[in-house]
Amino acid sequence: MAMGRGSAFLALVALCVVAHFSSGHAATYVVGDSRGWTFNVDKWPVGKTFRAGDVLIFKYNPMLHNTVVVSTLAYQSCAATRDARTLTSGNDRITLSRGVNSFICTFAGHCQAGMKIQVVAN
Ligand SMILES: [Cu+2]
Repeated sequence: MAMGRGSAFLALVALCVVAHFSSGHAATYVVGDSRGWTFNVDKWPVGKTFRAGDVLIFKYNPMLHNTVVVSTLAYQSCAATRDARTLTSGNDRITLSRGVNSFICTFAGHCQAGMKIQVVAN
């Protein structure tokens, strides 16, 4: 009985260590830095290294912009599909998945004006 509790405790400790280790590597980035999520932000990822689990924060006025998770094709064409995940809080937090992550603003003309980013998470 005591042994069972001990094992459960050790398992819990191990789980916490793993969780802590994983979270220790995750970074949080404000897209566009002080300018936020806005026009001509497409070059913002250049020179940065991202990992799966890192969090991007998109800050903007929700009356003027949005954040839409899109495919590479939609990123390139600035045309999101109707079922694309759309965030509208003005302070959207998105966890990067491994591989290519693409985001655009779907307000008319904004993506074409560089309100789009594409990052690769390792
Ligand atoms: Cu916009």
